[in-house]
Amino acid sequence: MTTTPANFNSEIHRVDFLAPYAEPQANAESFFDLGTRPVESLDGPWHFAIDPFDTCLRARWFEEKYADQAGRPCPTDFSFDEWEEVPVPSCWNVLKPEWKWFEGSGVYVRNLDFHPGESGERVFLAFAGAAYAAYVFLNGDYLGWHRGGSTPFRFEVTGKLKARNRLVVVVRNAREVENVPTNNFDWFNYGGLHRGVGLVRLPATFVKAASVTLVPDGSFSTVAVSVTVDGAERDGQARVEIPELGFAGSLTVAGGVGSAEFDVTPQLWSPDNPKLYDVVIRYGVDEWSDRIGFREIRVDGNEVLLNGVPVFLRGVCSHEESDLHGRSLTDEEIRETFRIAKEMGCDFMRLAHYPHSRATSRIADEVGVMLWEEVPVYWAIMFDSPSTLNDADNQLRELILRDRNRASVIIWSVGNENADTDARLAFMSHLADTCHDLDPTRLVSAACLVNPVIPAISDRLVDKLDVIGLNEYYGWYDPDFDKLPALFANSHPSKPVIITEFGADATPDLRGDADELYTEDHQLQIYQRQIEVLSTIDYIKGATPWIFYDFRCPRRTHVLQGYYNRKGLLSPDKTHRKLAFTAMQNWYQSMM
Ligand code: GCB
Repeated sequence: MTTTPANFNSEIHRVDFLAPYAEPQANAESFFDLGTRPVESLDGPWHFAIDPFDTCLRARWFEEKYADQAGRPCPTDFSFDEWEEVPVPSCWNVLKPEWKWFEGSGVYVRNLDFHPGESGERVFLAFAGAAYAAYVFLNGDYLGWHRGGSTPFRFEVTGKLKARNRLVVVVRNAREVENVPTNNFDWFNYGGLHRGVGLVRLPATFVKAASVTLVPDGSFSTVAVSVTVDGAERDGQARVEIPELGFAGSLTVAGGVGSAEFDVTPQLWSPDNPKLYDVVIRYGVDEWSDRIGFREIRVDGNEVLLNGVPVFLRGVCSHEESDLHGRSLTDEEIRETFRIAKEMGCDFMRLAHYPHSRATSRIADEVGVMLWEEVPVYWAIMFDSPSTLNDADNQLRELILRDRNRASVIIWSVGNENADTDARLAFMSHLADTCHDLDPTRLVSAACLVNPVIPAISDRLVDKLDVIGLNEYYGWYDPDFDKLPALFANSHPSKPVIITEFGADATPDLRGDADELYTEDHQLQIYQRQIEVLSTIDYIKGATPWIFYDFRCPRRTHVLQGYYNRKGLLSPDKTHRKLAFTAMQNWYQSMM
């Protein structure tokens, strides 16, 4: 690439300005889960500027050319060290009123001091999530990019760090048609380094991935462990220990991978008894550990069995949002959401429509809430684009690799409300296969649409799913309630069904007649009628009404919506409980 001696006009002819950054890409191949490894946090204040015209990437600001070859000073369009500071993690949209609706590039800059550790150590930059794409530069060199706004990624920086370093990260949340989700979706497009950043030091050969799980054979006494190592020492023995159970075993690693089954009888994890064990895996000088619960989830006919016992999943859908922090929820906010959900009688939550933070499933493990985790294969994405499939499949893999040791996670969802076309069937079948291949111990589902011609469950994707998710809005988008019983009379599923959405908008505190749109009374009536029908259908094994709390939504301009989707059972700040909250609470408590 030719550059002018200085910065002047170096970028103006660059039309396809992202092309030079297509490689390398951080993805599921380069990802490793941290377990409980120590992380040197790089969170805190970073210099930041929004960059609406992507000029950092076009004009290569990260090279920081302040002079020409003769050393004469040249002007720049940036001043990294004088830029204001913003906290990382955060979403820029909630930091300043004038950034609220901003979509595009934001440039983050931070200095980083580094003291080398033990000889042979390997060093990685660990990003927990950047929405939507991140382009990462260290000391002027391009490390690579990551695509997908909700999953974690890593860059190895071994040998690249000096005593003092400059880290520049361009985060870009422009809505693009080939992305997952595409350019049209029903939630707020938060941008930024919205999850933490850290530095991780590991031995030359380390445990890159480990899966520790109860074998779902009904015996509750076999634990399967698989290990992948990264580094030169690819053959050896891994030690597995569960100290509280007095268990120690070993498995052979050959060519970097190894797996074994052990006779272990742990106490079973469940929402009533969210028991977790420390699990330690040693390989060479490396030690990986995590807190892991053991439980079995499977289906039998129309039943969902948790630890062999048929259950009804008493759930609710939730976005990841707080008025104050956007998508960068604090642990306290996550705990509060689970606390209120449990008060409503829930033991299950559908995390819509993208991977929520790593902390969410870890907290769910602790407090005992089962989870549905989803990738944003939402509405009409580009089902015939290989690049879109690659993005969706990679997000799914990163999510599974991140969360497959979480007992709380019982279902992987490959998408939401996608019309049943051939291209979509091939795309989502591929994703369902990815789930089953990577994780044979959990259920695979998707939130499907009702057949629009004759109300019935007739989505062809159902053959690929273990559990059928079904969204229906009778009483709201389709006011004809008679179709709800007709839908169930017309359907004869051979698998369990979860009603993954139903609901209605209600402006918090707005009261009126039961047939007056946007009132809490109207929402309540729809809930009552839904519950009356749903509770009589024997193949329905769970419900997750839409949605736990009102959330920001640029598509919702009605004066009673005010740019919020008002289908929450709670107000956006989660303090006000709408009337329908109690209807759900009564229903769920009647099953407990
Ligand atoms: C749906 C979508 C959800 C929307 C909801 C609504 O079917 O799955 O993302 O927010 O309807 O409120 O329209």
